[in-house]
Amino acid sequence: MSESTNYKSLVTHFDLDGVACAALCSLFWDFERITFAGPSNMHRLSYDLETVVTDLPHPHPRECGFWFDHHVANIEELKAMGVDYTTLNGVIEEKPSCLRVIYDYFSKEYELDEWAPFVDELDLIDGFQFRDYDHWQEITPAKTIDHAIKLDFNDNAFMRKLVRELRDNDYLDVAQLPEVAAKAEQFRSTQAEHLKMIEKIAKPFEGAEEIILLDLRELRNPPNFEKNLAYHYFPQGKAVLTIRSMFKQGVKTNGMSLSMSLGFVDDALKSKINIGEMMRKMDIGSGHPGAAAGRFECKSKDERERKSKEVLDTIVKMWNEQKAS
Ligand SMILES: [Mn+2]
Repeated sequence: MSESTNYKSLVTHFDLDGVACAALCSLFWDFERITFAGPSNMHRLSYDLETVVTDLPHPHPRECGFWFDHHVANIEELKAMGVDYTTLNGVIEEKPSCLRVIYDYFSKEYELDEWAPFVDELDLIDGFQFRDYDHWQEITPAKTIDHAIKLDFNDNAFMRKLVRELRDNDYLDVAQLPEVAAKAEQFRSTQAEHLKMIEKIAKPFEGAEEIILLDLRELRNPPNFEKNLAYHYFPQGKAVLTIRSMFKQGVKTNGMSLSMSLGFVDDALKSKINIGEMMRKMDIGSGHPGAAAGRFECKSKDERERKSKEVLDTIVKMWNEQKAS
């Protein structure tokens, strides 16, 4: 095992799974520096063979010391770059959470039973294994920590503090820390505001009523929000699609962005639908089977209207085709 190696820094995802991975790794490695990033900006970070990367794609060609991941789609990307991932120092496995990958790895040699309930909750949250909207909305200790992080995923000081707390204490106690509880509460009141906005715009997509369309094109600088909140009003929906204008320095441009994800669906539908493929076929973006995003630039308002309609119509068509496949 590699824990004898002296890794000096850790780069991890700025979400609950990423923070939890950092906490568990910190039991075995004494990091001087922990950095939080997302898949889109991690390529700009500097790191070396003394760095551990968790819950993020391994950004070839730069090397890191050790790598834990559970996004197997990253294997395909590495293959496409001509990299044999089996030669990389790390573990990538198809598991609901990256914490699960790390837990299984260290459990071979260490007694980590105390971590088991937290790892189970992480699988549920990061693997999005909720039965339905109410199950997703149910407030649990792990979700309280998740909400506290989501309030501001740029709050690195808070996330570093959480890493130490989760390393040294039971997550049930961490969830009750006043700062964590207060941030989670604040996040939930923001969600309540988002629900009000969603109620006004959400509607079943004509031609594919199982898709809930959130058309934000006419809104001025709409906030980012969790799309799944739309199931509050349409519990029978299977997917949520948002379309919004892109803004530059607060000014609306002719650029459009879309994002779409599957909701609480059964395995049968999950195995048929591939939203990432829809985006790639239209050549406007990419993503996973269950969630993907796209964007396109237009030269005029006319073109923007035309192209938006074309893209939306194509999504309806592809959805119905995939569903029937
Ligand atoms: Mn993850």
